[in-house]
Amino acid sequence: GSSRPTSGGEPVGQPGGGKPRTIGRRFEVLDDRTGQVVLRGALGAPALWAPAQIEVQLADLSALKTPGRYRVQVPGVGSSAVFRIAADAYLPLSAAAIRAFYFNRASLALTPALAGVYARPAGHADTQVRLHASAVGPERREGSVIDSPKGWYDAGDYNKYIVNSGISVYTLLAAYEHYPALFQSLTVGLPESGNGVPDLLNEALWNIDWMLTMQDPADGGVYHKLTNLKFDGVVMPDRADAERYVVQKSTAATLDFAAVMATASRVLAPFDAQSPGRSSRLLKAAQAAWAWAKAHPDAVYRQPPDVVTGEYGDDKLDDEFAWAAAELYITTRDDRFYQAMAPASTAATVPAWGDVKGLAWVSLAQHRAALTPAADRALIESRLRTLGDELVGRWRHSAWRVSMQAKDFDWGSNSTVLNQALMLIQAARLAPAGSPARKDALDAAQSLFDYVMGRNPLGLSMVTGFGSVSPMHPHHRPSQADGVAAPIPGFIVGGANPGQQDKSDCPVPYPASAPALSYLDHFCSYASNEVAINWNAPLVYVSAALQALNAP
Ligand code: G3I
Ligand code: 9MR
Repeated sequence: GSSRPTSGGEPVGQPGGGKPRTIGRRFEVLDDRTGQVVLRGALGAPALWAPAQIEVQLADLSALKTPGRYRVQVPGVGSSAVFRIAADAYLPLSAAAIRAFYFNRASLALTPALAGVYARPAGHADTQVRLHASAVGPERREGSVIDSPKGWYDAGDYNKYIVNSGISVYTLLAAYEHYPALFQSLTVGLPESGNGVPDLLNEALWNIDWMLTMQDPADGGVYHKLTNLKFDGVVMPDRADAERYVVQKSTAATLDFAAVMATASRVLAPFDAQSPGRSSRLLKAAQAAWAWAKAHPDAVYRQPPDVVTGEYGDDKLDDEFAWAAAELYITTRDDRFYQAMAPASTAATVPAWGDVKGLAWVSLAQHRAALTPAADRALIESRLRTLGDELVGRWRHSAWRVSMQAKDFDWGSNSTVLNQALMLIQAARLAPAGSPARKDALDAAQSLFDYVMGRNPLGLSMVTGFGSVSPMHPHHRPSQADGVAAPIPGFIVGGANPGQQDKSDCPVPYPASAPALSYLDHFCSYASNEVAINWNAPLVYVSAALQALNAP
């Protein structure tokens, strides 16, 4: 694969009862070009990895540092796919992962020059979007229309959801904020490339522009989603012509919007020349959203009976309040927002669309040297260290050397893998250079990244178009309907999910039921093989961070 394994684990056993069997004793690494053995070592003792119910022995490849192409071989057992070691091994992946967002843009034709065989007409102008009955406001009535173009399709469907946009856009903005030099020189091929704004930010702006249209100018509240009433058939975007609606303002959407706009206001400030006044407009939008959320603290999204598309429902809103408050605090330096975050009672957890409090700590840590005296710097560091230590502990004691446990395999498990890595990277960045704590956190993050890039019991890269074997039939309507055999590259699929919520829609059974093996590379499998913006965003972050932090 395109991954650079620092510790290799080859599945060499079969699940079975009793004592784990020893399958092999030694491994060797061969230079793929010359066939010469460049590294030999002993395999670790066999151990059972519960999430896959599979026996595993580890091969430690960390001594292998010379650029080249290699294979691992266990004599008498077998040989791995070829993998590459290079100082810039992850850059093509980071670029493709950003381009995946471009391929999911609404309201834009993808040109042959930029999209190649995946060129397509524009879908969803979204210039005449109806107000659903659930969305009426002081000045807007049911059935009236708003202009709400641009944005990304959420996933394999063609709807646009604010909650999921929140964590996705933030993760891209954070990647830029943490590694500006890397992204300033990463041009990926977008319509805007060369306009003086780094491509990662150009891409983020496509969705920020849409998000802004989802705020009701009359009161600052933000609609939860822009959607059809039902999911589309398997057609290209320009053939998906069902009526579009904005649905109910919600507290979660409004707070996620506030967090993103406060973040965007500061991250985009250096690029105001391209769009004069943008940074302050973004901050005003964030403040208006915050005010609405304070006045409507429990407007939980309730799916209307005639709407059956993605719900992104969440009735625990403390984390959204904390995150929005933290971003507003960092951008405005107004201490009241720090207090509003309730730092003493806000933990750091692995981020997900429905649990965003970890993002507050990520941003506070990034800015810790420049915060007002109100902020408790020791607390900020200890929150991220505590989570990092926990994930490092799980990694160290895992037979597969990943901090994923059986219960972590849920819908979108690959994003849990990547968001665990993202939080480990935060812990690593806080640790002193050269310290064991930093090395452990980075090694654990690397190991999780290797997992999605192919060092997993499915033996499959989880990113379309990358690695020697990768998903061919993602639940992604354009990839399925475009008549091109290969799926659009650069998308990470949801991954193993024992919930199998799509079982009744699938003509073929899942091959296995163990949490880490419950995956089906079939279009039918929206519960294990869909793509989504909130799963691709940490792929961008983690691939770039490992590239930047391991730079020689
Ligand atoms: O929160 C509970 C947790 O308390 C419990 O322990 C766990 C046990 O399974 O379940 C958790 O709920 C899960 C929930 O996501 C929150 O993570 C549900 O099982 C799970 O079914 C649910 O899946 C969501 C799925 O939509 C169905 O609603 C995914 O997170 C979410 O990524 C996915 O998003 C869809 C959009 O609705 C539509 N567009 C495509 C997109 C990707 O598939
Ligand atoms: O395509 C839909 C996908 O984007 C969603 O994540 C998923 C769960 O909400 O639903 C998919 O749509 C399916 C629907 O729920 C049930 N009938 C089959 C649809 C897939 O073609």
